[in-house]
Amino acid sequence: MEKGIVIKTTGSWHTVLDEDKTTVPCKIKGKLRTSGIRSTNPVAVGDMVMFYRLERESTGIITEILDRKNYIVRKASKLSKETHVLAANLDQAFLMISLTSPRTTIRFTDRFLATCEAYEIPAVIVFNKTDLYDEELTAEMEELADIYGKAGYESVRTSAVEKKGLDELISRLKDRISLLAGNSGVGKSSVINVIDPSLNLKTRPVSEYHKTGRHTTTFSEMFELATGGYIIDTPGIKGFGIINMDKDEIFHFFPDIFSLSKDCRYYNCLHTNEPGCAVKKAADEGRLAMSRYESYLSLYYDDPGKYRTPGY
Ligand SMILES: Nc1nc2c(ncn2[C@@H]2O[C@H](COP(=O)(O)OP(=O)(O)OP(=O)(O)O)[C@@H](O)[C@H]2O)c(=O)[nH]1
Ligand SMILES: [Mg+2]
Ligand SMILES: [Zn+2]
Repeated sequence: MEKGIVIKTTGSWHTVLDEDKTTVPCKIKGKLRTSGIRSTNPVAVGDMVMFYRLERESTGIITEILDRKNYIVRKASKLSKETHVLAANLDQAFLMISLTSPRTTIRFTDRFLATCEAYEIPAVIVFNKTDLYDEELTAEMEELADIYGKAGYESVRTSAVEKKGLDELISRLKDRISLLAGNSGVGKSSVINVIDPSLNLKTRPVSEYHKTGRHTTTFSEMFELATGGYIIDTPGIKGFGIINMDKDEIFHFFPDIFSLSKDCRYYNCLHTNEPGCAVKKAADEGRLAMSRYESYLSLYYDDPGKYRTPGY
């Protein structure tokens, strides 16, 4: 039996990297036990597995998934209650966003960040396509960086086209396993290509998206970067549904709201419209970004359309 790490999964085939860094296409034998969660995929990118090789074949069989340090999930589909494990054993997640072509919504950003909190994965925001930002969008980026900075999230600014901001990203990626997530078309694969051109990942102009309506990257895949570290390129996520979150607990996953909540009059305040709510007061007075508060409410009421800050 050998130990390896899953770097790609497509249908019933899972690519495992062995200890000599050779890839072995593997199948699963029987039913595997995975730390108590019901998911549509039994094995995820980042899983550490035990496997054996089939004689005279270059393929193998996975027999066991080792305990996951952590994992991150999304809903298997929009209406489904089932979960799909995006990746396991992550040191950190980068959420790549863009303020134009395409524009990432604040709701999407806040939902993703709350999910990372729920699964205890440190998250960093990457503003990409900064070459396309005019004065107004640049000011908006600064404002958002400030809002998220106050909530405890660091941010990086990059441009794959102008090759800017990449040194900072490269140093954050070293010696770690990182997930790179974000809407389709924000430039995830493009940025990875600039960091390590030998990977030569497929990318596609956003203007061509309407032709097929499909993502360019279709499977999550982990790559070792020539500059150090492992990165998991993911297909652009559409609805980032939050799962397994207790309604009463949602505010715990907004660090800025959570810290304000200590001053609410009632210990069981849910910050909707309770008297003496310090969170609502802070939002009304501009000490908490209204967009953050509304993202919280939209998750609480599970209605993304109801609370909408103009422009987002
Ligand atoms: N102007 C500009 N264009 C960029 C930048 N980064 C990526 N692009 C372009 O954006 C388009 C989409 O880039 P991809 O790298 O395919 O996007 P992706 O996030 O990997 O998309 P999916 O794989 O579908 O999730 C391509 O035409 C890229 O050339 C950037 O920093 N500036
Ligand atoms: Mg891609
Ligand atoms: Zn409150």
